[in-house]
Amino acid sequence: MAGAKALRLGVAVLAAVALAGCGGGGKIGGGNNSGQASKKLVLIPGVKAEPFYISMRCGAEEEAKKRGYELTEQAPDKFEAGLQTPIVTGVLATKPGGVLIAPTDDKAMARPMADLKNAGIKVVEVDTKVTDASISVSKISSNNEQGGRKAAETLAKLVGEKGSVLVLNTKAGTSTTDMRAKGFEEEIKKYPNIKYLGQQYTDNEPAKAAQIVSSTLSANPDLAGVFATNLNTGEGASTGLRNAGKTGAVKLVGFDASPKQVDELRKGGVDALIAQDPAGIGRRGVEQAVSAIEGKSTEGEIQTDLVAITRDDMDQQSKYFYKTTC
Ligand code: T6T
Repeated sequence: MAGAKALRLGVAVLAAVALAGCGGGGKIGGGNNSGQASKKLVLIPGVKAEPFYISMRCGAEEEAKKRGYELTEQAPDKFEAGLQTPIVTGVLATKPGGVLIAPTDDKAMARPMADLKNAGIKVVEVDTKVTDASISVSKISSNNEQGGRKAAETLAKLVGEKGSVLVLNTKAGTSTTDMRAKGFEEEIKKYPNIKYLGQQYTDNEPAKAAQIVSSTLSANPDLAGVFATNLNTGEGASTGLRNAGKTGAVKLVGFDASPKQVDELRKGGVDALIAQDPAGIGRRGVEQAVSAIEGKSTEGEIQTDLVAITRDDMDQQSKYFYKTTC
């Protein structure tokens, strides 16, 4: 019993030093004592090498550096809970102070994330979230439902408030794109001359999005517009319309602003983009994780910027264009 108490005391002292050392950004001592570990943050995005999550990492790294914390990233090859779960389990073993995670499924990721929390690791949800709200100390994302409403409003104007429209979703259980589809569905009801064809899932694969667009076109010759709920579906939808020779004729509103989507907007392959602020999500995520680690209060929910970008105003909105490198 005496040894353990000494350790905890030891830890308390170390933590105090760690806190004191925050501004200086220096590491504390060499060895792997718990004080050291608490200054390590791990970012687990939804998928690797994707401009939205790369931009998020850039913001998170910048903020971590500013606060003297070390941030590393571990990402799954695909947006899949089966690939993200072993990463979480591996990170658990390294006992970082905090984890910023974009859960790839709102149910399946709750268990591995709860294990992090139960090990004393501060969990912050960035972008997506799980339905169990008790695990993370803070949830940071765009107001995705409002983003979906904005997309419906923008698309309705583009199609002259008539004709059929389709929603391309990613995977059921992705909290963000599900909220975008929900917001769109509620808002499009306000346009009596618009026929809503419902939503179809693309498995977050551009090729599947392109294929759904062409099959929907053959079944619905009066297809007037498409809302693509994220980067991958958007890139696929542009391709699908191009393959069918319908670019510009069928209006497309996408979510996100990857370099490819921005190029499509400039060339007319997409008509409007709802862009997020991934770097801002990353910065606020680190800010909240550090507060939690240092025993300060955190904000339960934080909503970051969302902007609608068109060809006319895109050059004024370039700060919202996503990056492929920091
Ligand atoms: O739209 C973003 C993100 O917000 C969403 O949760 C998943 O897809 C993206 O990463 C874009 O591919």
